[in-house]
Amino acid sequence: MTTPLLPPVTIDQFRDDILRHLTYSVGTDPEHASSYDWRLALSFALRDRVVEPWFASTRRTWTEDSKRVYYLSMEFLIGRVLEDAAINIGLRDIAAGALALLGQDFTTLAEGEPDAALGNGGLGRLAACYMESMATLGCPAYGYGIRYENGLFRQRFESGQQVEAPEDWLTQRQPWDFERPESAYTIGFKGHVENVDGRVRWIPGETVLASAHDMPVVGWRANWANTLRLWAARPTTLFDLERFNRGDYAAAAEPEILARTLSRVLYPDDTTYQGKELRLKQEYFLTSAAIQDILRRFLKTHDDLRQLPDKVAIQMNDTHPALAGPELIRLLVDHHGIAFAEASRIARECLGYTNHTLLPEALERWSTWLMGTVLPRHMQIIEAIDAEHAQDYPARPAHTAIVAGNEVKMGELAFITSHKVNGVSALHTDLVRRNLFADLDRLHPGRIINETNGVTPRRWLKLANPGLSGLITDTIGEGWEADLDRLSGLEAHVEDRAFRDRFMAIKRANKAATSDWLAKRTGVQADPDAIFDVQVKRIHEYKRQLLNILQTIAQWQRIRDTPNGDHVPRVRIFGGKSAPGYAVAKEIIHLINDVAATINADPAVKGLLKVVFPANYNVSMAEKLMPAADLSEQISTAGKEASGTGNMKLSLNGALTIGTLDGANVEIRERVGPENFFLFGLTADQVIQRRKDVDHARHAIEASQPLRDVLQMIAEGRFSPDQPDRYHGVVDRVWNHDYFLVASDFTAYDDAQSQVDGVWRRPDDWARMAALNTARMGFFSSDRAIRGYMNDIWSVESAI
Ligand code: 4GP
Repeated sequence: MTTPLLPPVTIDQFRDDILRHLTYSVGTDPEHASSYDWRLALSFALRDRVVEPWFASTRRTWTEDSKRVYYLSMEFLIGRVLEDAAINIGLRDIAAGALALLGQDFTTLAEGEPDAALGNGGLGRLAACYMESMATLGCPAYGYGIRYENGLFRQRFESGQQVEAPEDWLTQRQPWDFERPESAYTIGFKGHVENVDGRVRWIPGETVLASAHDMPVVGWRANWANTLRLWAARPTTLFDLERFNRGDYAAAAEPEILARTLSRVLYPDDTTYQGKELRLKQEYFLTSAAIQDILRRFLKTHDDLRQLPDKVAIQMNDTHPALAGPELIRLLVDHHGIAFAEASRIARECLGYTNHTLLPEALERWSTWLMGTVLPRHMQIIEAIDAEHAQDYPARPAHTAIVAGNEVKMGELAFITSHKVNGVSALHTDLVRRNLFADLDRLHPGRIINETNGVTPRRWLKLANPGLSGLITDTIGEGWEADLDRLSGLEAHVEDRAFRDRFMAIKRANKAATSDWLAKRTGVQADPDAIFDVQVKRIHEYKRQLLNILQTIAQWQRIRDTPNGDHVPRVRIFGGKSAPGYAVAKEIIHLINDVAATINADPAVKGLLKVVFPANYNVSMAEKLMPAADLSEQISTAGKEASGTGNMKLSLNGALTIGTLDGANVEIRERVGPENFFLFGLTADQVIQRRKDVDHARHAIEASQPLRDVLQMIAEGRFSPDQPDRYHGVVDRVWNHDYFLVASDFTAYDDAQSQVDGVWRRPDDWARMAALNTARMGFFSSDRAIRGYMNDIWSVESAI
């Protein structure tokens, strides 16, 4: 590692920096400054110190002509930026000291920053962790995404039901955003294709401009910084002056409206035709802008496009940017006169594709009609790629074709146009190989590889859990932040009582703080001495929040039946959003809230059980909940969760996992040791077997009195007295359409929960197990994951 690029700064100097920015960048004075003004001034002062390493990194990459990584993703779930940047450049405490001199509190200001919620869930958050790790590792990289005006919706509950409101981060000034109007590309849609003298020309019928906004991403200790480039859509013609002068104001603004719609929202509802078309346009908008930018940058210093793969690695984060292959081929063939076969080879050598889900409904397919209408030239190229593949592999089974029936299969397109395809956990990759792409794997042995996910320890430990971070540094010294394997050094201290006591005292303090926060947010008092049992993630049937709430009801019933029993106090904490159009997931949210209201109001429970569901789970809320969790719920139906990353954050922060053999749970359990993990449930193979018995749910329910009772209570309206039949659908699905095997896994889950109680009654054992979880999670750093991508997929070297 090189020495840090940043000159040191004193508290007084930094105070002056903040004051200078308050005056000259924000335009106000200390007497009149609001918290918002102070936060902006603080951000600008920090930003100055990010800009230097950022420029230095960019210059180095140019001078050394390094190969660059381009990470294309429709989602970057960044969260707040200020504190993360402050920590990485080593100025958090100095900034806090400087603010204190000015009568301001760092944490209060930092918490005023809105979350940049440009993503839905795991895949988007992974992209954000990976950007930070690439910067930490000195991997020259650009992230390319869309600057959505409205990110993921804001969730609130009305009578227990999810209500969505638009998120509006851009109504505030964005101190980390550098607008680059000079970097803009024309993006075409529709129109027709012409053949002129043997050369193809696409004449688009509509165009918009993709205009760049850059955000620096600084790595640990500011040794390196990369760029996250987000594209905003702008009209190619400002507005129609002639129409405006005629007084037709609405029509005059049409080009502007058309453009704005493109970068307006993350994931528009795609159940309507219009929604689908907009989504496809967004995907192409991102991809085309990125590929044009990549080629422009390459051609600044090179003239032989055949060498592109030596300088360019493009990673497609799921299939959303899978038009990268056709777009790159189109530009090489139509604009640069390269032969199709050569262009196809160049594209494949540049491209890699990460698969994040096996759920059939998430595997993108577009009707050939829609693709042909919106992107007529790309439709031809996709057919040419498919024909080339069929020719190269004459024995290929029909279903490996990209175009089949009336559909373009984006998974097959991404696979065939990439030189490497990766899954995100060992189990997931195995299933990708055996099921999703079994035949393509036979045709292209070695193309599918595994890169188990990881999370950045800077945000998920250093920032989120200062208490535990302090203990770690006191125990094993500094440096673990960028070398997480060193956490194993904690193992030697696990038998030391004083260490364990401190470990658990920190957890207790985190829980107390979170309990206050929960009380403010939800009105529910959570006892910090109870088990904090946390399930936070998107609400989805396969993630089985339903299993959790059913078992919660069973536990409630037990407390009521045996009021003098030896019950372990628990707080069941839920967090997560449902897709707006996903009725079943919304019903589960409603049920959890109804159950929470009933249990929390029941005096017979005497505080032994609480259910809390704070609305609007996001990155910032995760930073509060992860360090306060004792138990991590990772209970998906085996074979459905590709990896999970919340499971890593929780275990890293010393929570024990109750989980199935799914996704990265498998590897977490191997690493932390099976004796420090509460395993239950059917395996992926058993799930498939079990479904063959059409009466699987009935058999499971008949074998379990507690489950029968729980379903009966729900069916009778115990949790919805105002509408007793509200959950008949839920109950009916468990009995008759239990695809995710909630009933079949109920008893095993219930038993595992009793084991959790059993260990909790032995606090010393719990403390050992929790500390060992932290000590053994080093593998799950996103630095390790990114090193894997750099070696196995991108062939790029660290610049530092
Ligand atoms: C998610 C997967 O569901 C999750 O298991 C995984 O950890 C994460 O990607 C990152 O790899 N998938 C998505 C998605 O977020 O939109 O498909």
